[in-house]
Amino acid sequence: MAKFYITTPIYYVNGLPHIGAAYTSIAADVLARYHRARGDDVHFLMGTDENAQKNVEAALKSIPSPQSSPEGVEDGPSERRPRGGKGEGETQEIVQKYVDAMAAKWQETWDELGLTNDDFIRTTEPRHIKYVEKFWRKVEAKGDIYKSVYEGLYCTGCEAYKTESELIDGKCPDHMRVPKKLSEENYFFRLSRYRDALLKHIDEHPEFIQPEARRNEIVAYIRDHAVDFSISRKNLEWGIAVPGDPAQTIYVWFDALLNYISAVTPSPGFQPSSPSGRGEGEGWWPADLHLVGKDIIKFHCAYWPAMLMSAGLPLPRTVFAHGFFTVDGQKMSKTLGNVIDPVALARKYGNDVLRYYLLRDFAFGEDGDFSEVRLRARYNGELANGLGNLVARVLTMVEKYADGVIHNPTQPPLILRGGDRLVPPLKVRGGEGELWSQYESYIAHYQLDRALDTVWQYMSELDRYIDETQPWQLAKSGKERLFAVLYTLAEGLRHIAWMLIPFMPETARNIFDQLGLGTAEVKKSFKDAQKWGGLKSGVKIERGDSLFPRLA
Ligand code: ME8
Repeated sequence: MAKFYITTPIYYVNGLPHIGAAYTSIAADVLARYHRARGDDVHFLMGTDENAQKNVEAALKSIPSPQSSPEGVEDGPSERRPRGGKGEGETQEIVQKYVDAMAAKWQETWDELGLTNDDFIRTTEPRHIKYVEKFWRKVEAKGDIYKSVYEGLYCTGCEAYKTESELIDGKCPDHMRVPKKLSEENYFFRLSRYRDALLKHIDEHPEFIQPEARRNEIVAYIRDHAVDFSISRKNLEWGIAVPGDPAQTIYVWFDALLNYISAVTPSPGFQPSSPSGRGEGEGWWPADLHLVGKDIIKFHCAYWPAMLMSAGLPLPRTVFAHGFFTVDGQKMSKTLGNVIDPVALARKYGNDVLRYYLLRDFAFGEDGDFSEVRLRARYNGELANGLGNLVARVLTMVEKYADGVIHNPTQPPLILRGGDRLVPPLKVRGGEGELWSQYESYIAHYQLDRALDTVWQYMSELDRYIDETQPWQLAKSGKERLFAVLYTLAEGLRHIAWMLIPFMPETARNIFDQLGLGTAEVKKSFKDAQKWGGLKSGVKIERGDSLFPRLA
């Protein structure tokens, strides 16, 4: 059984989940569900990045005084921070409470959106802190950590140093704030030592950084700019202490990236689920896919692999960076007040509709623009008039012309002539051929929008098949041809539902139910489900309510 270990970024908890984080997470959920349907052994990890200074700022800002509870944040469970995590004083208590409550909110959000992550890692958990310490020591022993004075401009928004040339009017263009001038003695990681090895790895593994445009960006960055970077900060009240030097705190990105391994590595009191093997990464590592936004590829495709090389660990197979979207043409920001709440949208339209819109409207990997107007247009055009209408149309005919019973004709499907076009049943059947291989190939290349497009094209073919074969005419002259056509259509719907399992799981189940298949169908393996002929003769359909009532 193939293993598939997939991760999303662990998000900062300085705000509530927004549509950007939902986009990455939903896409990861689609891939996790797809691999599960194929029968792969899947581990899907999500989590929260809690040791960042921006979380501290948000925590302190959220309370009028240290005595009262953070605004909008209920009292969450406040575990004691383990040794190594800094956290004795008043600030730490406030921040701990804040991150506890916010992490719970992020988790609730993903649950409400129906995401199927197998684990959720918080970087304030002992299992993570222990692993970070162990990793630091390994890299230190390798001679890749040294102390030096650093002077630079630090943007807390990015949690990274900026060069003068990256600023616009002296401000970080992503966060519109003036970075802080810092000058302090820090620990550095010897990234420069791995420059050649990184370029070689990227060159020899074209699948490592996708899509290609991002790979070119990273190659240029590594070639021209990859210098040693600071991996600690001095005198911070929050974060993981440098082993052996508690005055220094480990740089939040160095700590955060390690979540991908800490979550699957056993430590005292923590035993992760495992497909096989024991030890570091517990058989899941290396990750098969880190799904991230394009804003954080430098960290994932330069810093991270170099850190792994230093520790002598294998690199992830693929980092895929998707694009960024604006909202109605504008950058999403709290100041503009256009931050979209994914939960509100999902409650209004349904989880599956949100998933469909996000994955269909943007070419996966490229930038896009989010618009509720377009969401509604796609809903009416492609879900209500498209999918919903096709399912209702086919099932109504099965009820009307076949007493609601599926008949699987024994002879091979008929070649039917409709209008002036010959309809090749094999194409309409799609079953073993072109349709599935196209769909799977798009998913294998992370072209999720195209995979959906393939399904919708098939729906149009089925619609045309109805128009051309005219079952209402066939019903007047004997049952044989009629049943063959109805079977082709209903079996076509079964294939559509299977292809929708990763993307629109509730809708897929609904279609199975309406076809009279129920839960037995989803227990099949993807491979068996792809064979033509899964619908058995004699099955009674159970036509239900319209899948997607039109929006006014
Ligand atoms: O960077 N469009 O966390 P973060 C698309 N903690 N995706 C978007 C988006 C947008 N407008 N806005 C955000 C961090 N995203 C670190 C990660 S991982 C070891 C540490 C998504 O909360 C996208 O996936 O700032 C992006 O990479 C991520 O949110 C950044 O989340």
